[in-house]
Amino acid sequence: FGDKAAKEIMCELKKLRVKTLKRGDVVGGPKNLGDFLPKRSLFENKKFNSCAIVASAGALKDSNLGKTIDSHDLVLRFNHAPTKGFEEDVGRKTTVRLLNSQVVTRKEFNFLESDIYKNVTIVAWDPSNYKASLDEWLEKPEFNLFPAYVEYKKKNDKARFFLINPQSLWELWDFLQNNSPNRLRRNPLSSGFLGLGILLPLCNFIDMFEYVPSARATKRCHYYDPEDNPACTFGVWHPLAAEKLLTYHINTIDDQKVFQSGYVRIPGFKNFRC
Ligand code: NCC
Repeated sequence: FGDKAAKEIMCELKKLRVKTLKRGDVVGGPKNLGDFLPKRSLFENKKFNSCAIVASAGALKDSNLGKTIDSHDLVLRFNHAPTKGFEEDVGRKTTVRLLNSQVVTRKEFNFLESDIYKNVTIVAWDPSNYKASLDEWLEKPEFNLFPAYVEYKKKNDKARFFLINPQSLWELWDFLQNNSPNRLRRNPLSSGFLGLGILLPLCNFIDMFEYVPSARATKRCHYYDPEDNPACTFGVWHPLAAEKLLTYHINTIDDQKVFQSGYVRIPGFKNFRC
């Protein structure tokens, strides 16, 4: 993106909306999915002042950021990242959990039973092939998350469970590619960048914790697991480095906060008159 100003990038991004599937978007579908989709999209007509995105990075360990994270009006977490036992570092509040389709479908994650997926808003995503139609994806998702979606909704029809329209994923990917100096492999974005895309229209500002790695960064993949794997922070499969470079470019707070405290701040769309 060379010297393209942050404002210009935000205005380009503002044209884009990460969409969730609504009743009527799918007629019939696998397991009659269409009948179980929500009537409204995610947080339709709702606005938040401060939002926090908690990347699951190992660098959150011993960060003592829990209180800061919990002070936000909305807190988004990923996949099976726990709070219990890690409150000092990552807080206890969860408003939204953004799940990839492996977490929804693979037995080890116990999606239909585990308490961490109850009483929160769930947003799940699964990648289609690049430029595939919605019907093609419904027929051939990467991990078949539709049975678990329908099961979850049957248990509790009031549950707030949203599915990302996979075409939005690739629109966001195209945006990243158009604003990156390097050519990206055509692999889906990480849940991290998708989380930002989801919250930009809803929040006045978004603080992303340990997404852009701080001075605490280590080889450790997750704060909740001792496994070392630097690829979790810099990426091998997802275009993580490109996501993070762009995110740092549109960040509005000083490097002290970014690299010592461990978060970037991205202003929501409403702050930009384009
Ligand atoms: O690891 P994961 O990611 O659940 O992390 C969520 C998001 O936090 C950011 N992150 C994580 C670790 C780290 N050291 N630095 C970070 O910045 C990333 O933005 C990441 O997206 C995913 O994106 O959904 C992902 O999910 C895992 C895995 O499927 C789930 O954790 C469930 O076990 C993927 N790992 C594998 O498939 C082995 C990972 O590639 C992407």
